[in-house]
Amino acid sequence: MERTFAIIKPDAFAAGSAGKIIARIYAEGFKIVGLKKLYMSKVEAEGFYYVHKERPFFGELTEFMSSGPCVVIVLEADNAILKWRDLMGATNPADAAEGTLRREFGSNIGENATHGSDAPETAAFEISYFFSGLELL
Ligand code: 3AN
Repeated sequence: MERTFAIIKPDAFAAGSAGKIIARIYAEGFKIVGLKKLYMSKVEAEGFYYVHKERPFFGELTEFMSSGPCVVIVLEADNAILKWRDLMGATNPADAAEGTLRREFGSNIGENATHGSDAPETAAFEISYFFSGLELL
């Protein structure tokens, strides 16, 4: 079993899509190990996305992620990292396959409804950024 970290981003939360996305998570066979709603500050978003700090879209990305509440989730499944990224689809919703979450709920490359860790080390950092061990029992 592997764990990964997911976010229902502010665009999807504001659109009232959190329930539908969580239903898909269960339907695809993930276990939800941790889940909470939070409203990230700009500084918290910058810390979370520090690997992207040199990218041209860093300001836009952290503004967006701190623009409203989101839902942070720890998922567990066999190959959870890849399985969740497959369910999300391509970064740009316009390129995402039919049936993926970003295709259904995303608007553009910035406001793309969901986040998912891209590797085991990233998942470990991202999970520990938002959850304590006690919240994952
Ligand atoms: P992914 O989330 O699919 O792994 P990354 O790691 O390339 O994609 O980018 C991290 C986040 O930064 C994306 N989820 C997206 O919201 C945002 N992003 C990526 N490229 C752009 C861009 N060109 N303009 C605005 N935001 C972007």
